[in-house]
Amino acid sequence: MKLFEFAPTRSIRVRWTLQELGVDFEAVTVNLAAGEHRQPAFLRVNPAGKIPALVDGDLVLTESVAIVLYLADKYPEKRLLPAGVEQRAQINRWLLFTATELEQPLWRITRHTNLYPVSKRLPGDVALAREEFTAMAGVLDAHMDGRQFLIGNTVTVADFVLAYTLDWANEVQLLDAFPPLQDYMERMYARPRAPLRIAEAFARLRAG
Ligand SMILES: N[C@@H](CCC(=O)N[C@@H](CS)C(=O)NCC(=O)O)C(=O)O
Repeated sequence: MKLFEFAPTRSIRVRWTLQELGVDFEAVTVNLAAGEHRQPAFLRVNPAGKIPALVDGDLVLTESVAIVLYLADKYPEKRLLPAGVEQRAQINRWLLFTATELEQPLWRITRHTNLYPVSKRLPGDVALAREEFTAMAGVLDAHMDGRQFLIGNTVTVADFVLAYTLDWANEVQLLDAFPPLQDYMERMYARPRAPLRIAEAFARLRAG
């Protein structure tokens, strides 16, 4: 199995899942800062030019959430997904909530503060995205009250996806208003097989 990754990015979700599963994999760094994701060699793997991507035999899979679900389904004995239909529906609900209600405003913030050329950045959208994230984090905060994990009483891949997303929010000072979510995220990253936090992954890149 090959994971195409770049350390401080959404590929963290997949690395986390692979590490928790204890599966052997080959890590292939696609250096986004050097533009390697736009080179023909990588575009043959993912024509969208985005990471992560997973290659498992003949299967080439992109989209971080699809990849973690595939991995959890491939190794059911590791129980990173619940078996029941209702619990699975709740997992899907919270994965979609994480991607569309939490990650989407974070992505807009990152694009309009760092990624787009200065002439294309919209400071007004950053302010709106911060408000939208905060409203939805409030919904999550209420759901997490009294819970150790996002769904049920054991860890699932949805926790890895969410914890990474909350670390991203933490990077842009959006978790300060939600100490319980901060605690949950730190608890998840304290797991023995957790990956690097985003800040540490960036620090290692800078250090070479
Ligand atoms: N929805 C995709 C998003 C993938 C994505 O945007 N990855 C970023 C890194 S976190 C990327 O490769 N960006 C390169 C670009 O957009 O040019 C997923 O979850 O896998």
